[in-house]
Amino acid sequence: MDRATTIELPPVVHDNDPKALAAEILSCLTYRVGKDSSVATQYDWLTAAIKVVRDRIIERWIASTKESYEKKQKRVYYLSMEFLIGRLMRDAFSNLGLMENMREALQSLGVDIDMIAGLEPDAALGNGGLGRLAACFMESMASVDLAAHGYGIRYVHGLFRQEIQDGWQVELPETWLDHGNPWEFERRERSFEIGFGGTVESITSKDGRLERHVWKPQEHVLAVAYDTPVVGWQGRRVNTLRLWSAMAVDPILLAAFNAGDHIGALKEANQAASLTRVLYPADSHQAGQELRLRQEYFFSAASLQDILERHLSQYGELHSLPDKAAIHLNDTHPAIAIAELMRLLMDVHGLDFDMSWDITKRTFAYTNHTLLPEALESWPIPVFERLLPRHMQIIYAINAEVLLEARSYQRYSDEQISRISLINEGAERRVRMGNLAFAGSHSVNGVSGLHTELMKETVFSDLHNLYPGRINNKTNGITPRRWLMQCNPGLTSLIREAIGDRFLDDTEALSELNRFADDAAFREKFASVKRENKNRLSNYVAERLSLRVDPSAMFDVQIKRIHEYKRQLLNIIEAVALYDQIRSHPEKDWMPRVKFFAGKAAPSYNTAKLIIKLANDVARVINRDPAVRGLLKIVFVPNYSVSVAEIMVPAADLSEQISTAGLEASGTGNMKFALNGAITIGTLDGANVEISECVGEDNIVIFGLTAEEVERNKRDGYVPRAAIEKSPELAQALSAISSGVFSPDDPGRYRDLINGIYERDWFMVAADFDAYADAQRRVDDIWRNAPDWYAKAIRNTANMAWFSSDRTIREYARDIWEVHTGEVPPKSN
Ligand code: 26W
Repeated sequence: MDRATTIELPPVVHDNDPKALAAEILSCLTYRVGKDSSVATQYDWLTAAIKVVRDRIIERWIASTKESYEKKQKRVYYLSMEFLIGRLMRDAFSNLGLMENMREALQSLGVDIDMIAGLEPDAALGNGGLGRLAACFMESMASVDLAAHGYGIRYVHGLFRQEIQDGWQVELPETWLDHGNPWEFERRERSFEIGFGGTVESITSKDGRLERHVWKPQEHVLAVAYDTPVVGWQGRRVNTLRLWSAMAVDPILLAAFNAGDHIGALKEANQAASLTRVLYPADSHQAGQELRLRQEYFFSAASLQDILERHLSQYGELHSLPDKAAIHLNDTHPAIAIAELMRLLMDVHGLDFDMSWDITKRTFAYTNHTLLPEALESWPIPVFERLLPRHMQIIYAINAEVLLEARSYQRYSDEQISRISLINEGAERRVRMGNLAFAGSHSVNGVSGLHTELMKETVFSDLHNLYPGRINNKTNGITPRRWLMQCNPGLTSLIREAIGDRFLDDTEALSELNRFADDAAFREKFASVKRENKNRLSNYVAERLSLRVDPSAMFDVQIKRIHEYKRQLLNIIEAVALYDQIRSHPEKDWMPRVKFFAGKAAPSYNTAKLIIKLANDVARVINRDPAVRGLLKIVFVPNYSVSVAEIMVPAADLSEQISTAGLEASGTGNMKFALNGAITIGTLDGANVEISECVGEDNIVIFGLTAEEVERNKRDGYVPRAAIEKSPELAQALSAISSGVFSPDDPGRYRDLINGIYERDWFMVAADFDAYADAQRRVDDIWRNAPDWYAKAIRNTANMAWFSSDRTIREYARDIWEVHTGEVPPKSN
């Protein structure tokens, strides 16, 4: 099928001169925002500034789309429940090289670009690592010139806003759309009906043969597309992030309304809209509610209809789908797409099971992001069957196929077969989404070397045995545009001064910085950039928390979701032990530190919320004790978000990456810190292992049990009480916390939390405590020698290029998607 030919626009030449930009902003304010400059609010200026730059993006967007179509390029479809994008304005201005001119243009209109940039809502359509990775990948796919579409959900309320009241986390709704969203395009015409519930009819031919199944859903909801352009570095390519919003098929039941039932008339509309109203705030814990499964199916099904329609309109048939489309599953959240594609191929397009299964497997790939058993998704069969009856049948058919294949090898015990099965036959029968994703994909990848090996040995060992070669590693990455160039302009210009501009295009060039590690003058400059960033964070903390911190102290930072396995508790206990040591030995040469924490706890995760309270309780006592004034401070920064990370990461001297080994799949915060010249204190977990290899063992502080040792400990019956008894410092700190030293208002507040360490210590806090405390004193020793510290810090920045998400994406493109990416661009001027 051919497209209609484009009616060419008369060539629009955009003048990017500040004067011309200012005129355009003013005209936009008038004609598109509908405001006069005398009454325009800062939000109006923000909208106008964004729309002026958006115009420049649209042309490239259309050109990119057209090019992919004309060259019949294979497209990547990245399906993710979460996209933690953060603010977009700086990203777009800087990728298009318009930052300075826009600054000037706005200034001439009396508008401060930094002020309006701070007003842009931080789109928090994600929980943590997985969502932020999806956002970095979107930016990198555009930057390496790869034709890609992101597909997700347009949540009205992203991740909750966190307030700290009396030390406790309080969750408030987040309303990022309050002032509209100038980036998005609503595509009402791009809408699809999504069914739920109902029955399945079998259609037989005259001779009684089963011809096909027809699913007759009981309810329908409309999925409406909202598109956001994603600009790559230097505006090379613009891809689309398409987020689906739910709407009722019948916005109002007029008959009911006319009969006087005004509320009933809107029931369907309200119910439909509630589907995409909120993001589930639990990471690493399966929500288990029906609404979550509905969300998963809703966006997977809408995306698949969209993908198939695009493919059919260009190629007219579906056998070529795997050659022209790579569909990627960001964790199992969209794994239902596998059953949906099978349904569409068989029930709608009339292909047989074998052909459909072959196409499906060649089209899909799946990334696993966690091995925590409580995070592995599975759905009770009764819920699944009621909501998606046809998909249930298809999953049984896929399972039969997989189990038949497994049995044919005659090497598997019944137990192994039951672990391979897509159905968990426990007390409550459930569909295992991980096994479905594994079986229906040609590639299954982990997100760091260690995590990938553990996948092979643990959750997926039987499936790995059945399909060897399917599991592969793709170590995560971060986009250097946001996580160096935008968040750390001071360091960026220092690096440009030292080694030129090539690293902006080709991150690998950062390694040229190595030779400056021993250059005393450069080290001083590096230190003064860090100092500036620390001043910025200090001001932020002073303004929001009325807390003074000394920017010459070491900034020790742990920011991430609050979770027991990430061991914020280990860090807090060590702070208590250090506090005790400083008080008992005031004569010693203590290195001044400020310990920063930030992070949200899942609203239903009581232990994590208690850990936040503990951090605040300990902070209150330590911060007001004159005995440690100037030596130790604790700060909990509320409402952690991408924007807060952009302030905290460049200001960190020490990066805390201290998860129990074997439990953090990769981590990406670890990469952001090291790239910005922080030294890591960390366990051999996730990507810390590879960071250590890249920056060198001398430039990172590693401590604690290895994943293997943790396993062995657990197997051999680890006794935490014995470990505590061997460590007087730990015993003392635990007893202080447990007895209420930090919670005089409620002395028993932490008794159970601390008892948990004595009795179970699932996360090996006691086992690693001494090693951690020793490592912290080694950190102090390095800090004591400033030139040595900054030499190490510089070597971190210099050797982190490999962790660019451009590298990660090129590996996905080559090994998994088999799509073409652009070459490393030539040196820019
Ligand atoms: C079903 C509930 C749920 C929701 C989200 C379970 C699990 C998740 C995610 C998989 C949690 C997550 O964000 N995992 C993180 O993914 C990052 C990107 O690969 C890794 O760097 C982190 O180590 C991993 O914890």
